[in-house]
Amino acid sequence: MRRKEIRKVLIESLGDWTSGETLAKSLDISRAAVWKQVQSLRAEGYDIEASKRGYRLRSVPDLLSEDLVRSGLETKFVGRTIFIHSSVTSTNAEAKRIAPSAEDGTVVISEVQTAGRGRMERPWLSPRGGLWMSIILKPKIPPALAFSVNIAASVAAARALEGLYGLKVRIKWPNDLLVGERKICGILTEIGAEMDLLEYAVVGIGINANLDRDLLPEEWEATSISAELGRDVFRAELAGRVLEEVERASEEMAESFDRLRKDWSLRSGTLGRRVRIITRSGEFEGVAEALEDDGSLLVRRDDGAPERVIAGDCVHLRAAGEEANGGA
Ligand code: BT5
Repeated sequence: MRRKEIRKVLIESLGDWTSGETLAKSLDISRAAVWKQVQSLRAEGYDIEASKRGYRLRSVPDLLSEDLVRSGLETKFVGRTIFIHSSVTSTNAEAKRIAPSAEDGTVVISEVQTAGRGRMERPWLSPRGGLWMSIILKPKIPPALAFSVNIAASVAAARALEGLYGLKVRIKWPNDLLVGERKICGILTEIGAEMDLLEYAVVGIGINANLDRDLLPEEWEATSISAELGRDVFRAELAGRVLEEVERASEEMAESFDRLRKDWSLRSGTLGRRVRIITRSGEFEGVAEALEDDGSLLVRRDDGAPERVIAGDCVHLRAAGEEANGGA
């Protein structure tokens, strides 16, 4: 308990000096006890400098503890309950298991997923170093509007990556996040519904955070935050920011889907491009023109006919027939 409190105070004053006396007073323990706790935090990997001025936290280990994710989290409901696992099959599977009785905004995170899933049962590689997270949302909307949760999640994740690291992220329809032409984040939203009411949506967000590019097969055209920045990032901070952005986007979704749609469109790497669309019923090429009110992609076929695609895969083409991102 004491160590948790000290850790909280130290993290909250990250980068600033805090005197041993201040810490001792605020925690109601002796200065010797503060020293002992600092030593044990150091043993956990916290880089804490000590001098006559007191203590200063230089860096925290890249741990995904509940405390670290929660520290400084400014949300009303997203992340009120957070479960962190060291290994699960899939955070979406775990979130769906608990969703019926979980409160709105509950979060499941795992260091590793042994059977991470993409859309259409495709595998999602999830080694240590990534951020594999699922958020249970319970908006009071009809199941037909569940696509808007997807749009909200992709805008939220893009805002987080841009806001924290200045990465120029483009959204590839329906909800892949690309840096350049490389995929850095994938989103899988699954729902549970009754006839006319969404019971829950499980928004699974997979971000390649601190992953070596070598881990990701070249044909996937994938990248990671650490590969883009040339340094590792604190995944707990990233998780917190994504949660804040998801809450903000879900509030916007409730107020005006149109605003969210506009933001999605501004960040889109798909609109205005030649694309190949692959659906269960076949494939065709054309130019992506707009994201419609129902979340579908309006594609102008080469013969001029408009086609609205509600579900499927989209391949960005550079010129006729040439693939710029296999993307699926
Ligand atoms: C997605 O599917 O992009 C959705 C991925 C969602 C993953 C999150 S992690 C937390 C939560 N728990 C889960 O089990 N899932 C969610 P899709 O568009 O179908 O892309 C899948 C394809 O991306 C695969 O077929 C590979 O080609 C490629 N791929 C697999 N792992 C990848 C990775 N780590 N980074 C980039 N591409 C990957």
